Amino acid sequence: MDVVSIGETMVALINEPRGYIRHAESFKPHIAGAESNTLIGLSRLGHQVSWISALGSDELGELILRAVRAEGVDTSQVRRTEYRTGIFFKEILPNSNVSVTYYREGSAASRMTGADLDFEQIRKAKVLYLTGITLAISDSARKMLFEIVDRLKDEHVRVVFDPNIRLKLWSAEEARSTILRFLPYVDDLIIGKAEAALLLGHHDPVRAIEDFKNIGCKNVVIKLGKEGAAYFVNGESGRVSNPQIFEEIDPVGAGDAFSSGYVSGILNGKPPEQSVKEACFLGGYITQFTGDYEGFPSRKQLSVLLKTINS
Ligand code: CKP
Ligand code: MG
Repeated sequence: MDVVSIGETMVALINEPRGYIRHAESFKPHIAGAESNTLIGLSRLGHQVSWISALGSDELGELILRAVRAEGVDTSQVRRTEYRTGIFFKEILPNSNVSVTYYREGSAASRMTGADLDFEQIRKAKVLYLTGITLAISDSARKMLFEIVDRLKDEHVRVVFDPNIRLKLWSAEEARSTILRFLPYVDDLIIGKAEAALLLGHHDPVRAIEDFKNIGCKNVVIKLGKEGAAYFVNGESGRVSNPQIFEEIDPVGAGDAFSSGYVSGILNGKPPEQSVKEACFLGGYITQFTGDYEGFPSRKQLSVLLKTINS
């Protein structure tokens, strides 16, 4: 496998028509989860990927499994348990103002433990992609991630991490102390500027890169939203801009698209600047589509799109 990822995927219910949920006439089911979104992005870009998770033995679990499998993601490590599959509602208001309401407490994925995992599968991957959501959903999931990264210390698996801080799942203080404890195990940190400020207490991206390197991250990418990204990767530092050519419809999933572009670049041995540029492009591109992963392009579509913007 090129990439293995562990995390929760839920059924996301999006109201129609758009606007306040109180006026909903119907809800359309989508599937959403930062880790599976990223894996789907990578699969569409031609990489071999596997998802480790747990779902309920219910119809919602079936819906998710079918959708993820249909995207070419290996799901042989997804367990079906007696607990429920999580859901959430996503309300998209004007100016891309999105509000999510989770119903995920006690879900099948939040009850995952280290005992449920096949460590051999993880050990054989080139990249292990993780996010802070798994650290936040439960004590057992948090413990599981710490155990995994600790066991991987002497292995050649590259740990790529997006903190994806969700203050609906934990407090800023809990997020800060847990993530700072986790970062020394991380090879590549992909982090938003607001998240970096929450962890470090300042807004300077250049200083943040130095701080994260001192904590132990080998490579650091700071996402600056519409201003692009700043990075230190494979000993090279730089900054890329993000051409604003997209009409934003649904911003959720942009971070996962960014991650898939970056990880794809690593796997293809691209120069850091190019990987970060493509990551920025993908992050912007998918906001034109409703749903968290639906807009990811294939490798072929991506090369055509990149040629168009570079010409
Ligand atoms: O940071 P992003 O907008 O790319 O993340 C979106 C995902 O996993 C979304 O699909 C949702 O299910 C979640 O983050 C979450 O648990 O909030
Ligand atoms: Mg994110």
